[in-house]
Amino acid sequence: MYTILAADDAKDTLMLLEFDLQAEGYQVLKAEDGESALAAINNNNVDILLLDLYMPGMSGIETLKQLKATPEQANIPVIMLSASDDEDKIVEALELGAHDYVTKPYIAKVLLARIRNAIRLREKTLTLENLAKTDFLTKLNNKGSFEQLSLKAINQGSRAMNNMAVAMIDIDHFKAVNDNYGHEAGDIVLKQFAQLLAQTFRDYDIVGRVGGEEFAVCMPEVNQHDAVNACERFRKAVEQTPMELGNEQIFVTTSIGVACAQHIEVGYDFNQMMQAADKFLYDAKQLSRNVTLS
Ligand code: GH3
Ligand code: MG
Ligand code: MG
Ligand code: MG
Repeated sequence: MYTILAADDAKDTLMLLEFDLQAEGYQVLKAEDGESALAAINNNNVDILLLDLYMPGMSGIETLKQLKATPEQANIPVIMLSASDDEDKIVEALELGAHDYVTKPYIAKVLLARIRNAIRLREKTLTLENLAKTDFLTKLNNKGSFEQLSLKAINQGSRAMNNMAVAMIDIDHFKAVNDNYGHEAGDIVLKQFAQLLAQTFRDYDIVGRVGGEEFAVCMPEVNQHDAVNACERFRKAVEQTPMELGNEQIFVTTSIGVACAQHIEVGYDFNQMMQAADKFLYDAKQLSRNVTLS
């Protein structure tokens, strides 16, 4: 179901919109000024914004500007609604990135057709955004998305996070899998390894593929002891889980480096933590492989 946010200072317009949109099966949220519209977008999954041009306090134009300046929200299609057909206003709104402009009183049939258009754009955008964040082979977060989500976890809470851990995970002697069974078999192993990884860690841990046969897990609110335990559980699961290659089963092992930090503040340098984990991974490879070091 699609969620449409209607922002208008005129209560009768809001009620009319709610009636017409709900009749089409949309979920409708209402806001009476720009500030509440932006707050509603922060707190809900809004697909389309219907935005009145003139409202007391923050105007529709100002609301539009702020929305477009917020990267995660800039792709929500905005349809401006206004009693004014001032050409300069229409041009200004479209140049600021509004998807469409509809004059009030609106014709329901026409507005609904314009909304369906905006929803098609929304769907395409979401599909592309998803593709850009996902590793094609394993369907895990790709490197960019892994780092972005980890940074978001760091910068989200207003107060400091007590602990955070990052694990860098690399399959041992993976080149030999490709050499002995072929590149396609190698791909199958990567997929099964990724599945095991996603299953083993908690839902709110961030899991990604950050290199060819290299994976990473960001664990918010986890101390060193628990992080190492979780990684060891995964390392042993890998050791014991046969990878299914059609008519053959093979076993692989993995080396893991874990770095932890305490009292993570907004703006913490996540890269530094990744590098520390990488260093432990390097040591794990030097030591023996099939081991977790922190
Ligand atoms: P180590 O234990 O030191 O990590 O040895 P390794 O063989 O795993 O490491 P190395 O870096 O020498 O080789 C990594 C191999 O992973 C080489 C590369 O061809 C393979 N690889 C990287 N990406 C993919 C992929 O997407 N599919 C397949 N099948 N192989 C890949
Ligand atoms: Mg108004
Ligand atoms: Mg390797
Ligand atoms: Mg490697």
